[in-house]
Amino acid sequence: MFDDTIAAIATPVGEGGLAVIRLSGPQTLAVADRSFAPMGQLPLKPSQAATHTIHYGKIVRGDRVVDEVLLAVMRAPHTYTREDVVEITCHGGILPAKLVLDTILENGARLALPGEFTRRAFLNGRIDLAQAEAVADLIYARTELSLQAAGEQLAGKLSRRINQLRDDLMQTLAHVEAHIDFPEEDIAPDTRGQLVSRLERGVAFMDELLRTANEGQILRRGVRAAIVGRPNAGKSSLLNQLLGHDRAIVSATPGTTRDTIEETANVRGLPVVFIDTAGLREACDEIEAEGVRRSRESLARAEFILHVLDASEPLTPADEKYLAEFAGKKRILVRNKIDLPNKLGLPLTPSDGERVATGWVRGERAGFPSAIPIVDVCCLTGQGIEALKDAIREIVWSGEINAEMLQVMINSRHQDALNRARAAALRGVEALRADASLELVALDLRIAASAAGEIVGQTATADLLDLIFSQFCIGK
Ligand SMILES: Nc1nc2c(ncn2[C@@H]2O[C@H](COP(=O)(O)OP(=O)(O)OP(=O)(O)O)[C@@H](O)[C@H]2O)c(=O)[nH]1
Ligand SMILES: [Mg+2]
Repeated sequence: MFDDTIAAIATPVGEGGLAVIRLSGPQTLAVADRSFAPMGQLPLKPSQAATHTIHYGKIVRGDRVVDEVLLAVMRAPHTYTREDVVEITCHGGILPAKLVLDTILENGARLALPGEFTRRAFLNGRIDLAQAEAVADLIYARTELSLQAAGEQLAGKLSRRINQLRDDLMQTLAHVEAHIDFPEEDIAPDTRGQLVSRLERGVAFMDELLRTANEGQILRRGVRAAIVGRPNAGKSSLLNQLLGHDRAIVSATPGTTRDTIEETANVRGLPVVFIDTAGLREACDEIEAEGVRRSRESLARAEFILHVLDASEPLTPADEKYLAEFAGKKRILVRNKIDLPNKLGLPLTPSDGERVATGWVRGERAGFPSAIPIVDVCCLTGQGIEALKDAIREIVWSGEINAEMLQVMINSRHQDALNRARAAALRGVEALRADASLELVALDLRIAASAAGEIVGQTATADLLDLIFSQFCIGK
């Protein structure tokens, strides 16, 4: 338990209806007593109040009233941090919240670091590390699917699986160590066999978890999609259609978009960051040249591209060049302006005219190694946009999204720890098979168990905790 009391504004900075200032720590109630003048029919000081009750009063600083507030008293241990917690709801706006916080700080609390409330919840044993990370995922979630996955992790679904894995490794280790301690009881070959199959089950279990890493990344961070193509192809119009509002300037003048524009949209539950770019061509001036350079940079950083072609114009050598140039990239060809007579004569004729139920076609053509999804759209009317969203979901997310997989989606830290645990467990298997010394096997098992333990924070270092909690906002 900590001996200092922390405080912070828990709501976003800016104007709003209400703001909340949160306190946690052993002096919480004493600090609140010094800052709060109770009013109403049954005025109670915070230290006299029963747990989980709300009180009306004023925050006072000397003889000045700072704000009229509601103050919630929550006594340890049934609180977010397991310490005494007070939450003061004051008027929204930067100044009222800041003045209330200043009063609290003057009366004996210290300003909390980013994530410090959650860090205390972890260090006081209320949640484990994977659950603490889920709190951040919850805050930053941009789609309902992301939110659902974070909720499952916060509820401990991933932690349970990791603990099960770690327990199993520890039990195997205990077996191995028992044989080290009593060398006269020579280890029977079938015992080695049993240990091997037990470890192999563990590895298979880790493989299953590792397979969720990709989807986990997508739901947490989203994927980046660059919208590229010739000037005037309709890239900005496409961005606006995908976002559902007019974000980018659209005009008949080629070279309208000069800077890159980024916006996140929810595509079938997946957070996708779309980047509208300057049309690719030999630039006419310095600004445009810089725009084209940025387009290329976005293109390189994107997980996939939407290559927009103007169906009302014949395919130009430049189009051909870009088509070939982006061949190494995951992409969807978007044939825009299908409301106009088709002059594109796109050589990418769909193979056998295969038209999938979702309404998009896969085209194949000599020189293009893999099938490229082609979607026909009209960005004036929005025709084809739903089919494009299906194609995007398909290119980003292979397979179904089911409730069960949302329960465990590891992040890159978990992935790294699991990879180390897996490698150590495999070394253990090899050592057992090779009749190597049991000390060696035990060493590997200890490494594996410790790496698995890092995920839930049983074996986390202070540096790791700093890294994780520094990503939180202040007040959480
Ligand atoms: N008929 C028709 N016109 C379209 C369609 N989509 C876009 N346009 C028009 O095409 C012109 C160019 O559209 P933009 O979205 O600005 O094209 P862009 O690719 O962003 O162009 P730059 O930013 O200059 O590279 C505008 O006049 C749009 O109204 C479409 O589906 N059908
Ligand atoms: Mg544009």
